Amino acid sequence: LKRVADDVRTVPEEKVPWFPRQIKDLDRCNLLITKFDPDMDEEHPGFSDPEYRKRRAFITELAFNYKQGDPLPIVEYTAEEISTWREVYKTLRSIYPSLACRQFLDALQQLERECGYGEEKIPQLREVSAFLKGKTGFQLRPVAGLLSARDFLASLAFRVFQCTQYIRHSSAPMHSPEPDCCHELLGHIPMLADKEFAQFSQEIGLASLGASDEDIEKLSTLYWFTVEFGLCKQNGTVKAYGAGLLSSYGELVYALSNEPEYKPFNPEETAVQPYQDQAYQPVYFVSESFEDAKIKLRRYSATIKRPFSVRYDPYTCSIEVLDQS
Ligand code: NLE
Ligand code: FE2
Repeated sequence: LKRVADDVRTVPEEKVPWFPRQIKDLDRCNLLITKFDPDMDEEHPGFSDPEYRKRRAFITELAFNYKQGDPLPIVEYTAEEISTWREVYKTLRSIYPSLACRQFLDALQQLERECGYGEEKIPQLREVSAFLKGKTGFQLRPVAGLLSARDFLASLAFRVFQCTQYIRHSSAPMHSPEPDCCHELLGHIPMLADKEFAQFSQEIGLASLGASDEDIEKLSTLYWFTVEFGLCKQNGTVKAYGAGLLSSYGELVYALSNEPEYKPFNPEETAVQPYQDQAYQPVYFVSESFEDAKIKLRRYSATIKRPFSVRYDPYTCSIEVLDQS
């Protein structure tokens, strides 16, 4: 046994973690983090609501059965779910004009005009995915809950965004520690309709393929403080572009209240900042502009060291691996 181990050590073989090569392989990128799940987490507002948990189990099942290329499942939302959505939409919509970045506002207006966004109904992923495909080539796939960082980031390399389809509990509409359809539809979708943002999201995804656990941790921390909780200056004032802010009335107001700490966005520093995933962030990173965040993050992603490089081939929806040894 010892000899085998020694042999392995003398022939240092590059161990690259598995990653999807074809869009079909995303069916295997489904490792869930269950810490905020209403069946597991006693703090979850749905933990003691059996009806809610039953509903979640039903919608979760749709995601588990989904295979790449299937039509996106349609969920018939109940009156209670729609009323939660209405409350979230109404309260957030009223503060977006003063707190959200311009790119977000422009896309949201277009979604309202062309994709049925509004208080009255919860948009279906199928319709939204078709809209996004025409704007930036991004498409959606249903996911059962919070995904592991590696699997989540990998899907971005294919311009696939993994979306939850259930809604938060009606007793806590203004903030949820886990993603839900309010978070995806209001936080992420408008930003993914922006060409530059889509491009840069895909680049983070490409940088993550086959990366070490340490680099995945850094990339997902960067993702957290930009795509999820990023702030940027625009015409001299600070605005939100992070999806976790744009889907939470409570945190959006808090983040721009001058109460938390603000630091200038700098990928090297941001990548190692400890973060908070249960409640509001104690610190937010502010970039000079929306463009500045994209450029800096892109530059950082390109520094992730791997013994190979990757390129996405949009004709075959697959990853080309170019050996560099
Ligand atoms: N806190 C966000 C919200 O309430 O919509 C969700 C964040 C998911 C990472
Ligand atoms: Fe998110």
